[in-house]
Amino acid sequence: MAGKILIIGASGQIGTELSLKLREIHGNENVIASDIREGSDELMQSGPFEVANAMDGELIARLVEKHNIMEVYLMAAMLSATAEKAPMKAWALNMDSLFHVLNLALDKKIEKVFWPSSIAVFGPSTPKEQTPQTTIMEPATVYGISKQTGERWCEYFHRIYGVDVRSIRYPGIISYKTLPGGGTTDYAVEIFHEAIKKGSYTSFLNKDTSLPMMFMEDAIKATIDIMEAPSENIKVRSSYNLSAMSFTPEILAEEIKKKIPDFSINYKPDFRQKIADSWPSSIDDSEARKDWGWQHKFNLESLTEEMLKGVEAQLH
Ligand code: AKB
Repeated sequence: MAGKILIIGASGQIGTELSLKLREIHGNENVIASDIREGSDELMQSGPFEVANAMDGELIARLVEKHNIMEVYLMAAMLSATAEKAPMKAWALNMDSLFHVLNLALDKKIEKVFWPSSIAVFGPSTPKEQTPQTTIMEPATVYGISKQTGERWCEYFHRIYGVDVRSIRYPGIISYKTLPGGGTTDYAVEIFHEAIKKGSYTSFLNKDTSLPMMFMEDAIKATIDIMEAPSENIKVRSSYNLSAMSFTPEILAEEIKKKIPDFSINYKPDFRQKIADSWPSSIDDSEARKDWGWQHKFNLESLTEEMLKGVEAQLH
């Protein structure tokens, strides 16, 4: 390939699997993983890794030059629950890192940027069911405010400067290779680990809290699909709604019980309940499907099967 790929935030939940998949597609040497901390053995051993703070713009610029980087995936962020506890730190990380990368594209040092947004851009005044692509957005969390602001800047850099930046509003992402950290949707990952280890789980969200969710394999496919689509197909330059399924903790627990009949769940909502209550229950992603052919593969049943298999295999 003409230039290489840099993943910032490669040791995180999505960054890890995205880096591994991109290495499979483009060759290990062509995908530079970077993060403030080292990642899984698989990530560290499969290709180049650079320790880098996403907020250090000069270092990121040096890495881009050193490795002849053409595309950047900026996966570093402070997620919803953690950001509520450290608002200014979250704002600094989520915004500074984005500006560093957008400005590299503006200066023509890189050609293409992927930056993840989230269902957190929506708020309590947004229509909850089948939330449209364009609608009322009054996010009620620090993380949501940073993602909505980021979306506006992405759209601005594209419209005013022609920067090729592409983005998806991720729902809760469910995976077993790397644990998520600091999110409100994390219960839907923890539940599988606890179901296998202990046979029971205490959910920090109420049983009837419906949230949009997606299996990691689908999230990675969407990320790579949007980056590979011809530029003219990407009509939304803020961020695309993206959806696969929605479920509540109770519905997920029922699905797990089909495989682990003795599994039990109880509910002890904490501060994350309020965050979840401000988010949509389901998402209308018809524009992503129309513009760049998005299709999901995993539903609740296949996701549950894959998660139980994956977590079980890790324990042996
Ligand atoms: C979170 O819960 O904060 C994230 C998200 C939905 O962006 N998983």
